[in-house]
Formats: sequence, structure tokens, C-alpha cells
Amino acid sequence: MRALIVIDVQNDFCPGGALAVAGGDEIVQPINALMAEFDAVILTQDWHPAGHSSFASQHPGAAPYSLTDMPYGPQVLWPDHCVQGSTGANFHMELEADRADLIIRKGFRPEIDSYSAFFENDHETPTGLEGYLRTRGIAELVMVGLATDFCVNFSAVDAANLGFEVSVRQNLCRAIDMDGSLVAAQDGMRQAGVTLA
Ligand code: VGL
Ligand code: ZN
Repeated sequence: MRALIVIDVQNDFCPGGALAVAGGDEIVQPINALMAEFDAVILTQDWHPAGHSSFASQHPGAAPYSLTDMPYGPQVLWPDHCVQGSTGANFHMELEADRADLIIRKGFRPEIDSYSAFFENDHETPTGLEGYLRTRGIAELVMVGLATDFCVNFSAVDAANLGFEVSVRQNLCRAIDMDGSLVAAQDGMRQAGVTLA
């Protein structure tokens, strides 16, 4: 069984959004077109409470896109984004979200960020997605979405480490690409055994 995992195709990651990824909206229609080829379609949704600890606004004097140390490790501080219930947190209007079997939300704990669809940024708190996939007999994952170098990357590496067969369709992803983060992510994904298609 094979699942399409669509990572964070939300308004805030598209042009005009709070954490816009260049070309983020270009991937929506081709992702819709791909959905029919899979046994399961799963969407992830970045879903932060207002005042989330990953927001630069919660760290006096810190600039957006700067790094800080959290108890669980280094953390990029982001502009406020994907606040629960906001328009920015909604899926892109043209994404066929009704076709999803499962929508998995992440980043809802105020004190910890979650890039990956499998584990929060402490790399140990599970989201439950692994259990869902295994109990449905899904072993093969194709990942697309936003952003290549953050949430797609962390999700793909975790999935590969958990033993899933993972490929990332890079033409259906777009990157934030700060300070070489895209190349680093590509190297890390390859090393973890992810197929970069
Ligand atoms: C993401 C930064 C913060 C992502 C989510 O979806 O890649 N990036 N939250
Ligand atoms: Zn986020």
C-alpha cells in the first residue's frame, strides 16, 4: 500500500502568506492530479496556538529567521504563522483537501515546534502518524509540499528511519532555502535513504 503525504500546503506558506515560500502555490494543481494514483492521501497541517514558542514575536529582541536554543535543541524563530483557526492556517483554497483520508495536525503544543509529520522537534514525541500508517498496511510513502528544507525534509528523514520506503517529488515541493538549508536537507535526506525524485 502506498500513500501520498502532502505536507503543509497552507495559505501562510504560499505567496501572500505570513511565511511565504516562493512558488508555493504552483504545486497545488499537480498535487491534486497525483492524488488518484494512491491508496491513501494524507495531509499535514501546521497548527500553532497564538503565541507559540517558535514565533520570534515571543522572544524579545529576536529577529524572524534567527536561531535560538530551546530545551530540545536549536530552533529557528519564525514570523507568526498558521495560527489555529486563522485563514493562514487553512489549506490553499484549490487543494482538494476533501480527498484526504487523514489530516494530521502538528505544532499544537505551545512549548515545542514540530516540523516532522512523525515526531515533534525533540525527535521523540510522536504525532501518531506511524501507527496510522502501519495499521493500514502502508509501507511506501511519496512526499510533496512545503517546505522542502524544513517540514518535508524532517518528515522524510523520520519516515526513512522508521523503515518506510520514502521518495520526495522535488518538483512538487518548494523550499525556504535560508543559508544553504536546501542543499543540507537534500544531503540529509539522501543519507537517510530517501529517494529524491
Ligand atoms: C514549516 C517553518 C515553520 C514548514 C512550518 O512547513 O516547512 N516551516 N513551520
Ligand atoms: Zn510552523
